[in-house]
Amino acid sequence: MDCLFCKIVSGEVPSYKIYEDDAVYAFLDIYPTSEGHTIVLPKKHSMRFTEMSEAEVSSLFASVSKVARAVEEALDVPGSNIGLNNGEVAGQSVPHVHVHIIPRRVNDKGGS
Ligand code: D5M
Repeated sequence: MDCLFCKIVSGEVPSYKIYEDDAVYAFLDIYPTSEGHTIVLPKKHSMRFTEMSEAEVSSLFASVSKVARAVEEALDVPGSNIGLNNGEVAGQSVPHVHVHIIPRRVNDKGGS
């Protein structure tokens, strides 16, 4: 399958790995919204979040929580934006489900 994020998981496309286990792979976003912007994705390919089973969603978000805690601790930031774009019309540019963890700092310019 010609999927950029599958190629990142397999190592065919290089990435800066943050975390990996049997089910998920996490790496730094190449176009970071803030320092430490991390992407977490399920290794099993699904194009859209809403295609995933309840069990897959639970497993993915358990990992997202773990990675987000580690990122916040490592960077010593007080919070982060955690979210995903579901479908091209919603801004999903890579058709392999992925969750963004965007570290936030006090008085940064990242949003409200
Ligand atoms: O988010 C897709 C994200 O994927 C976007 O923030 C850039 C990032 N991206 C694209 N290609 C790469 C590579 N090769 N390495 C790391 N990060 C990458 P979306 O929610 O689909 O807009």
